Amino acid sequence: LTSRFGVSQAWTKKNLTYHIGAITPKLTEEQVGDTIRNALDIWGAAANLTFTRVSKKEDADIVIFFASGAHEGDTISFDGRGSTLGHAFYPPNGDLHFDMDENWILGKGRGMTDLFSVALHELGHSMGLAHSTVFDAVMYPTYRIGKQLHQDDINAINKLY
Ligand code: TQI
Ligand code: CA
Ligand code: ZN
Ligand code: ZN
Repeated sequence: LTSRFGVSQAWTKKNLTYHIGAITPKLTEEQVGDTIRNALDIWGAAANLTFTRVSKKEDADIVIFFASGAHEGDTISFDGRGSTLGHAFYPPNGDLHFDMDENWILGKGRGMTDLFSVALHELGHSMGLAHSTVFDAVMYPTYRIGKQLHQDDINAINKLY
């Protein structure tokens, strides 16, 4: 798939590093760190990938941060509350940005956005996955809370790694 996020491809290594920069004030460092870790481990378990958190962004394959509007790293601005929740780039970039202007939460809440659901989908893009046409797949382009990896997601990631 070709898009402004690049061309879908795979990492050429199975041990990846990630860095978490600025985060939303609505969650704690620990909540964000644990959520990203959990989402990474789900993809990692499906495809035998490992992830190591690093403190310097220069050392990271995948740089993750929250930002509002125009931000460093790309020319795709966020759009305030609603609409775009985050975006991630295919390998060999892999970076993942969340829109700081969303009402981030863990789980369900009125007008709130579940970080885990968005992170799991976006990290699929960071691993090289494009959108799926299977409704229940994590990579199907509809935000829903509580999605789990579908056989379609597992097949897609195992095709790459
Ligand atoms: N962000 C879009 C997305 O992740 C950005 C995007 C569009 C994209 N096309 C892409 C990224 C192709 C990589 C490759 O799909 S979003 C969902 C959805 C978004 C969307 O903020 O609209 C989720 C974020 F579509 F699945 F609901 C999280 Cl889960
Ligand atoms: Ca937004
Ligand atoms: Zn960005
Ligand atoms: Zn997507």
